[in-house]
Amino acid sequence: MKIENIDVKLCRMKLPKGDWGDQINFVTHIEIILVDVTTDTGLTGTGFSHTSGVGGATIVSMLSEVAPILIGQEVSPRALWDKAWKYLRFNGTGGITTLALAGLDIAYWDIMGKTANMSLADMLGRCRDKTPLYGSGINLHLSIEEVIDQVQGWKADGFAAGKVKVGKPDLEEDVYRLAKLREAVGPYPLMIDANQGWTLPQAVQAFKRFEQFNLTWIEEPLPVDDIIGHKRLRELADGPIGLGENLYTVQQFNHYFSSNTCDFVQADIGRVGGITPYMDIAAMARAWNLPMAPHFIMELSATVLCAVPNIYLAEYTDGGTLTDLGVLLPGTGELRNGHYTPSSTPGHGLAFNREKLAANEVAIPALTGGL
Ligand code: SMN
Ligand code: MG
Repeated sequence: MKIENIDVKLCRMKLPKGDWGDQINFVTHIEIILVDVTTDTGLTGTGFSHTSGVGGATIVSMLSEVAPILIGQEVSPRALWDKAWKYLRFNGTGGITTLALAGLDIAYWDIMGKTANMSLADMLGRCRDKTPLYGSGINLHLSIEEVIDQVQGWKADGFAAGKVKVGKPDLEEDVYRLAKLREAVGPYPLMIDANQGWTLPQAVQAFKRFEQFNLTWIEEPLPVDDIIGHKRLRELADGPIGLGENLYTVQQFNHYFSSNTCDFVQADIGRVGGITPYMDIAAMARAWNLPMAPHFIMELSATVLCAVPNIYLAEYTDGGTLTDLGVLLPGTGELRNGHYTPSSTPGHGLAFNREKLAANEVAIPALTGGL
């Protein structure tokens, strides 16, 4: 079964419940790069990649450069991932390259499942039927009353934990907000996310001030390429660290695991290059006895977690699931009582909302004639 055609579209999906704010960014749209791979047996597998609003056109461009070496090749996720990665790697071993590879890899796995008449979780080696979730809000710009309402909503809906943003200019404002939140929700498991925004001394101070709140993890305290900084932080303050949404390669995860600076592994299936490398990272994390808590793209993340033994929770990003964004048709899988049960349809089972995606497709800007 050989690849006959690769079709790529860029779609900009507006966040339906309002914009997102964290310490670093303000997000209004999620870009979805939709990849349809057609085989000479008449099957189509659909993959996708994502950005938080910037970079989609570059990913499409990279896909257009790698497609010619893939057309005519036998569909085999691992062989094709390596072939394409070797071809692209001088442009950076991760980042735009792996974001582009994810769209293809997810499509290959969809084809493999459809060919074998098996669901993705069964193909990968199922160990559960549904995945527990935590509620997550990109909510630093909201008042603490609004944040409390959001977290109480997740708690009432059966989500196992809740995550909120920190990183106000004055640390004492974060302390005030977390104290109010902790008081409102009681012993409900809470995580916080600093989105790489602190300096080392700020992170040390924040970890010390937040010890009283018994947080499950403190996410991305420092810029993620600063592993030495994370080691220093470990020496200077106590507190569990979650990170991985901005790591792109198996080797980067290996460096974090072997330096004992990551307690919850938040690899993003899109950013690491798809399902194939994600399963490698999960297996490596298992060797270090670390739980996977994937970033974003809930429906796919929760589907893949059905085949990962070492998990904590998948992320229900409030107002930003693929279903919320209109990328998937409502009813793709079942979200109930804080758990996601994937569809048992052969392949990944994600039903794309073609109409909505087409309505939000954008043209790639032409570069001729200057910027
Ligand atoms: C996040 C950032 C950007 C897009 C989605 C989610 C956030 C998280 O850092 O951890 O959920
Ligand atoms: Mg985060």
